[in-house]
Amino acid sequence: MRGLKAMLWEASVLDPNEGIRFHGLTIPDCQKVLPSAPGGKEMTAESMLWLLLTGQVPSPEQSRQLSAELAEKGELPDFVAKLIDSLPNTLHPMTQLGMGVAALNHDSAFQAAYERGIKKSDYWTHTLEDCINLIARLPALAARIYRNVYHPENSLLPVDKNLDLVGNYSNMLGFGHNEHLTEYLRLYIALHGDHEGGNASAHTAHLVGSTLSDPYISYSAALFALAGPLHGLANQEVLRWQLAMQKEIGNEVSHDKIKDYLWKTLKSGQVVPGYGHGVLRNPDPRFIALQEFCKSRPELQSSPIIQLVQQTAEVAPDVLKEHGKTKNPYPNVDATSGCVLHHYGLTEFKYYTVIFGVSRALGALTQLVWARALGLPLERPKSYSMDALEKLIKSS
Ligand code: FCX
Repeated sequence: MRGLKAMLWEASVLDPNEGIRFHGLTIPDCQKVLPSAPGGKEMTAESMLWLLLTGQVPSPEQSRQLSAELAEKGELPDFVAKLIDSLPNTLHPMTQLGMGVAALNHDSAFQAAYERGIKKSDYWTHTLEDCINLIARLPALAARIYRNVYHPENSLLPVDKNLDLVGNYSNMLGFGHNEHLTEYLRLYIALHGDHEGGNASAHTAHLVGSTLSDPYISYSAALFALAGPLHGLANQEVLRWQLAMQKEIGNEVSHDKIKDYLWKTLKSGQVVPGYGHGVLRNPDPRFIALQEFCKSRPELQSSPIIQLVQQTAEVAPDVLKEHGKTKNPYPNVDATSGCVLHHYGLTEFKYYTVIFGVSRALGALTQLVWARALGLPLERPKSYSMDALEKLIKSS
């Protein structure tokens, strides 16, 4: 279905060569015009949310008001906290996130209103309420999963009403003291927010939402699409792969040694994680923006894992071109997103896709609001049996 134009997606458009634009704005445009958090430089998640939902750039005051609203709504209901606490810490964090998000539909305004009986033209208001509530609660849910799985000895901080969404997330993860990581998370979460409609997670939210499932269960389904290694789980896989490369190569890193490791991966029949894309045909501008972040900070420039990621990006495109299969031999965002988290101490790479999941809610959920406002129909493509396909080909 690559290249098949079959969806309406208002918030962002992905050009194969140029990359993503959010309501017409490139990533550098967004970095220039979207408000940052007090004391920070990077655009906030709520300013990206505002842009995606309304097509307008919020003022700093509007962005702050949205932060306050999200913080106000950010605590988890007790039963969801208990549900998450009851899960074994060996259960993958993405499975836990999907379960927690689905359980939050207990309080769905859309579902309650639908049961009461509402007009189709009113669906969107209740969808909007659910989407805002869900985005508000994601940091507390995701931080609880992190605490339970990796640091059960720590107590969880409550939502701080004075912080922005990502400031709170970082704080609840236990990294509130680390302003560098918090700023990186702001950039990461704004950048991963949307990537037009056809990617597997956003498309899943759209498909499930088209049955009038409420936003919680629609987004829960999307998270399980994101959890696949060809999609969001790639950022976990990249780090695992780069660390294995680092172990094998040792301290004497060279382009030749990286090249050998790349060929070893390809010859064993595996994909090189963090490279290739279903749509992009150039280096991903999200990759470039995260690399720029690394270049602007001396402590990141001297980090061995970040240097290895940068050197890999210099070598891999030629190797993939020579290999000859991949349509896009360039790095995607996942090639670099995890190494900065690792450098700043968030080293548990099985958790990385959860951060992606907190972010992708911005785009997938705002588009659900628009789908309900525009009365978009049930998505139901036609399929063929092999027999019917063969007949079709013979007759053409
Ligand atoms: N390493 C090795 N082989 C690759 C490759 C890679 N990085 N990328 C593509 N290929 C192979 C495919 O496996 C396919 O082989 P096949 O003909 O034997 O099935 C062939 O090249 C053609 O694939 P292509 O059309 O280029 O890519 P697709 O649209 O089918 O798939 C993804 C796109 C992203 C899934 C693919 O490039 C891939 O597997 N990359 C590695 C995983 C990854 O980084 N995923 C994250 C993507 C994204 F950024 C995100 O969603 O987060």
